[in-house]
Amino acid sequence: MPTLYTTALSANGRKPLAVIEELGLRERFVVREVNVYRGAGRAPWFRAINPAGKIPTLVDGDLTLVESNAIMLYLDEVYGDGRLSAEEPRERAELMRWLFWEAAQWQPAIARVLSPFVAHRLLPDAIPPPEQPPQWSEEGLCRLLARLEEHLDGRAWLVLGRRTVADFAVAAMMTYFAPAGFPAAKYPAIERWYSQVAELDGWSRTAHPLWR
Ligand SMILES: N[C@@H](CCC(=O)N[C@@H](CS)C(=O)NCC(=O)O)C(=O)O
Repeated sequence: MPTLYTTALSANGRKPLAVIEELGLRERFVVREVNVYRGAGRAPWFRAINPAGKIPTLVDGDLTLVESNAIMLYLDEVYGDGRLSAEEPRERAELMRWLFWEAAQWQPAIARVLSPFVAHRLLPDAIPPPEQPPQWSEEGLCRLLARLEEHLDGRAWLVLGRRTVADFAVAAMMTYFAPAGFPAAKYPAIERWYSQVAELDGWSRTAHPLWR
């Protein structure tokens, strides 16, 4: 059976789990918990599968695939008939644009602001609490939040007018938002869209208690 090595503790790790749940494919996959935050990524058995020691990693026959956004697309195209992605070139381009935006801009900006908070919550015994709460007013993050707010105003979903892997990609880092005190009232369109994502099977079934 195809095997996904991951942990729902991680935003990137949650993405392919969400697609598997959303497509109702859970019984067709082996999911192995690899808690990279507690050193499981360095275990020789896992390094033999992915020498970089990172999750998520999908093994499907002779294919070993890394990168969460690539794994989501693969799962949807191979196992989900493309329901959460797009085949038509313009639609596909629109979708890809958000996947690249997420990886190149959104995720790094959030990581800059939330990393100390997330690291402490993951390893409270080893990593001291941050000296200050997450700075939601940080310039780079604010710019991206404003951009996303504007885009989502009047749109039900991020792209193509339906749920896609792009919703899961952009929602992933928002896993940490509620416990980190995200000022949701300032961003009503983001909040409405995220609440809708949160109701999907893919999101509700993959929520880790640490981030509730
Ligand atoms: N861009 C990659 C990031 C993968 C990544 O860095 N995963 C982290 C968890 S979010 C990890 O495995 N870290 C363990 C390590 O670097 O040793 C993706 O989207 O899959």
